[in-house]
Amino acid sequence: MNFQAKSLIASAAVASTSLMAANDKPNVILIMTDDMGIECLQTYGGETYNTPNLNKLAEDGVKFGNCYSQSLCTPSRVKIMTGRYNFRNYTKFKVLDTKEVTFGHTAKAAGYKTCVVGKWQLDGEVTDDFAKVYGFDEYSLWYLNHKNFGSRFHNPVVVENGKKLTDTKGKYGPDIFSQYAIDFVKKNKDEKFFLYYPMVLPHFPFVPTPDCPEWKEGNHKANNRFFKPMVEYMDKMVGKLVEEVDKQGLADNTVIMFTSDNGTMRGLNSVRNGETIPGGKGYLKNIGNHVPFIARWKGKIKPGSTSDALIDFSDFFVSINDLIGGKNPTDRKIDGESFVPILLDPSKEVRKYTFSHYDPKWGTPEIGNFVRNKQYKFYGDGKLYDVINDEKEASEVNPEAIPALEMDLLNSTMKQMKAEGSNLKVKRKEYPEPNKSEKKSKKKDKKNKKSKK
Ligand SMILES: [Ca+2]
Repeated sequence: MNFQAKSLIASAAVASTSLMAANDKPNVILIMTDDMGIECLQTYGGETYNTPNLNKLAEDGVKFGNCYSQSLCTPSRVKIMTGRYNFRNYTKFKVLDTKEVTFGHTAKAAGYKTCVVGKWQLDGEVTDDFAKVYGFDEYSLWYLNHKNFGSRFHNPVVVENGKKLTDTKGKYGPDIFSQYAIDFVKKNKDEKFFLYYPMVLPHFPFVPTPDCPEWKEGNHKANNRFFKPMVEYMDKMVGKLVEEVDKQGLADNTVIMFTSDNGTMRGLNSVRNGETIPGGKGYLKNIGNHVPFIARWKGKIKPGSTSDALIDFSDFFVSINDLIGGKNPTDRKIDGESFVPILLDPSKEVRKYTFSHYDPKWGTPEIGNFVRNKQYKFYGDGKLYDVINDEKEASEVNPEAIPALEMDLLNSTMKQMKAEGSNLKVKRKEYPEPNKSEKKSKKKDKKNKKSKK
């Protein structure tokens, strides 16, 4: 047998062990909102905003109830794109280390067309070599680098493939990114593609969307009340893209994933299952990092299914590689585990804990490292909380009071992470009160309504 035949057989053997046969490999779209906790979506019990398109996405796919991001933008973005815990590769706020391998690189190497649209804010000074450095063939981005920093909403500053757009006057950033994403899908419908769509919505400043009467009046002044139309515009943009995927006949071979980079902005109140949830961006508590995760893959994922399996933000990198036949780098430690088995059978679980090393080197209320399972959260300073029964982390739990096997795993994982480099002084704050000014204004609204009656 000659060498070529041998290597053909060898590669066939390798291929057959991977989950997807080459011709089954799907397109992947990963949508990630900016600053939106799980309490904002109706499908997760949210009562404040109308999100019909995400309701539909969940009805057509699987909804995860235990997905945890980092508690701030850059820490989450670095983790989701590289599959690694922050202590290994987070250098500073607004920066993605150019030595890192992203899911753009691995998708490109697997023969995929790659594109990123929306928010960058990861220091893209190397514009000429964007594809080489970050892994994406094409892009349409806000905040590509510090020279191109400005509005992301009205009259936005957008750079597309090295060129700053000059015709954005009167336009709305999210519309530009949405259209670019749609055009990318259309253009590549006969190819394999990976689209990463980190949205600019619904991050502050909270300003009118084109659906608000104020936009038409030319009034773009910020006010917290515009968070609601911004969440709803985000939902509309998701719906538009999903509709295009279906229109192009790609529903069966495109995995659409939706998540968020961190919790809702502090100072905003949202109601979930009858309870007022204060925005917790920057907190280590659930309000900072408990995010939605919905995945749709027609014909493969059972519609309307749910999973309470633990999902760590590092898992996206590995899972996307699993779906597309991408290779995880072997010259560095990768922390993610593939959740693809859960997509195909939502009764499965792949990990026993998630881990967060959170030190954004930026002003945030809390800093620290913790390992958690579904019920218990164990911090680097030895404090333990029951986050199912005490989501506010008000009272410590005695480690001896919980099952020894669970405590052993939390302990040994923390020990291991510390040995590998996760060393931080935990900085903790009280759970924030819902914003009183919003409560007051709600009371005022009620009074006004009553007096109108
Ligand atoms: Ca964010």
